[in-house]
Parts: sequence; C-alpha cells; structure tokens
Amino acid sequence: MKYTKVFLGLGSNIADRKKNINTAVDFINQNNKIRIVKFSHIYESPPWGYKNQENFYNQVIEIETELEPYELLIFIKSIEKKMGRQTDIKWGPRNIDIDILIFWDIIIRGDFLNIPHRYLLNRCFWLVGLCELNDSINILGENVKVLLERERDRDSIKIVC
Ligand code: PH2
Ligand code: MG
Ligand code: MG
Repeated sequence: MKYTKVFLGLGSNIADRKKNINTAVDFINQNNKIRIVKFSHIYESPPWGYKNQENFYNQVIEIETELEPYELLIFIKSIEKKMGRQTDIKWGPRNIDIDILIFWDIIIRGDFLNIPHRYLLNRCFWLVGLCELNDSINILGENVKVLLERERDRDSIKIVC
C-alpha cells in the first residue's frame, strides 16, 4: 500500500494545553494506517483571528499514511470528538484542534476540506513548525522558509518544549 507524506497541525488553548496536544498525538499513533515520522517543538503564540482568548500551543507533526484525505479528516474529527472538543466561536478557544496542513501535492478546495489548509500561508505558527521539520517544503509554489521570513509576527512565537 502506498504511504503519503502529510503534515498535521495540532493546537490547544484551553486547560492543560501541552497535555491536550500529547493526548491527540497518542490517539493518532494508535491508527495502524498512520506512522508518525517527526515532531516539531511545541510553540506558544498569541491567538490569531479572534483575539480575546488565551495564547495557543501549536505543534506540527509529519506523518505517513495509507488513508485518503477524507478518511484522514474523519479520523482526526473522531479524535476531537473523543476529546470533548466544542466549537462555539469561529477561530475561538478550543481544547484541541487537529488540522491537515499539507497532504503531499494534493490540492482540494471543498466545503468540508481544504488542502493545503486555507489559511496556512497567513498563519505563522504553522509555518514555524513546518519550517523546523523541513525548510524545503513548497506551499502552492512558495518556499516555506521564504514565506516565514516575510512574516512580521514570527518573533511573537516562542518554543515551549
Ligand atoms: N487556531 C485557530 C484560531 N487562532 N491562533 C493560534 N495562535 N494558534 C491556533 O492554532 C489558532 C489560532 C482556529 O483554528
Ligand atoms: Mg485550526
Ligand atoms: Mg480545525
């Protein structure tokens, strides 16, 4: 079976942010159609979008998977549900968020799934983690390192662990 390289973004800004991210990674690891290849550091950053909320912890992981994009989406949504994820406010607080950032060279623009992630180019907290894992990644033809160097708010992102 063919394995595809995928980058996932994990985020949390409610309760024990580090523990929430680690729990999600444990759930991902339990799927025998997914191999986790690499982890970025966990980074802390100010909230993007809706400002009146706690800082986020974010981590990017590189995986290889036999799952198709929509199968992977269903799987990560099931983890968010198991972890009691509530979504009230758009871009608002969440105990766990698992996003598909990049799925090899696939581009999907759909109602339920957008790959590369719709806001990836504007979200420095993902670019930092991606660049740490592989600074030659191209996102829609643009190099991740070049994109990151362009971002003014990259200095507000700190390594937690
Ligand atoms: N996720 C959001 C909204 N804003 N800000 C940061 N720093 N990190 C996130 O993961 C994040 C956010 C909604 O998905
Ligand atoms: Mg998100
Ligand atoms: Mg999400």
